[in-house]
Amino acid sequence: MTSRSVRTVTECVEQSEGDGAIIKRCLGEDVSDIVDPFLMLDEFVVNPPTGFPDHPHRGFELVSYILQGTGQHEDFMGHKGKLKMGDVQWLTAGRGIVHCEWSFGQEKAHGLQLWINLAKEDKMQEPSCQEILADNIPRTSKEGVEVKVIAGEAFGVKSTIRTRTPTLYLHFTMKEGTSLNQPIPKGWNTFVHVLSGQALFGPESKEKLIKPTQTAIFYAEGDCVIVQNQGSIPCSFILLAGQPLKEPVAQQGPFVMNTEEELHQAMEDYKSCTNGFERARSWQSSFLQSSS
Ligand code: FJE
Ligand code: FE
Repeated sequence: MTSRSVRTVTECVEQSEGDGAIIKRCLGEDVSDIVDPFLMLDEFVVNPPTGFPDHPHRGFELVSYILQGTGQHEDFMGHKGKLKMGDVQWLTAGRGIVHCEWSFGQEKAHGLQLWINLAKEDKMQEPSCQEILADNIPRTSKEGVEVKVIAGEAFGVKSTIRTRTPTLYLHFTMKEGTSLNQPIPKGWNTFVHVLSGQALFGPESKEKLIKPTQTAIFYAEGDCVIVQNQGSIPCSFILLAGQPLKEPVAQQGPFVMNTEEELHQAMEDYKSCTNGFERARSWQSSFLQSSS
């Protein structure tokens, strides 16, 4: 097996988004070519009573993973609920969703939101949502390395999430002094984002030390990722891999299509509440209703 090497290390950029929320953008449009099919990774911190008021999405999937605290969400399909620590919401926006994401209770909510692009033929499908509660996320450990399998398979354990764009989403926690060799499907793009501790990523003599707030994107050549935790505390990180779509991307904020024309159509459809946005005409989240 040949190990993949780190190609680029990015530092998160902190910015304010939505209504008082703070996000650290870990992956943005500048690197979307080398992380295709991934569009964005944000580490968010939402302090009560803030969040992201009613807004649309079209053409991609959004994966929210709560690391700490509780988040609330509500969408125009009538789907509404709370996400607690360790829970995952896998939302396929498809032709259109309008939703609201905000804090719950007194405690700040901290988590990750990943945007995964959809293939041309999947962009206009009906929106759908999969949720797995923390206790139901398959997990296992081997030689001091724990893995939670959010999507795909690791250490012989499979996730129940149905991905449209083939994706591997793993959350590893490596004890001090442990190492890991994770196979990555041929040709898939892959990156890691460290949450706590630190670890060495890549083949011997070419390994790079990655720390919290950093994201390491790997070269597409090779069939595994090698990790070593030589630090004095455990290292927690997420590893993503996805089959590249190799399709043109036309993006404007929450709309991600293939052409400028489709992009204008998406904005027009949202404005006029048509072509999948019909329900936006009469819907407002209870969050906005209670604050107006
Ligand atoms: C969005 C700006 C935004 N990262 N992480 C522009 F902030 C958003 C948006 C989010 C978001 C929401 C959560 Cl809960 C967590 C996030 C960006 O809602 F959609 C656009 N277009
Ligand atoms: Fe959203």
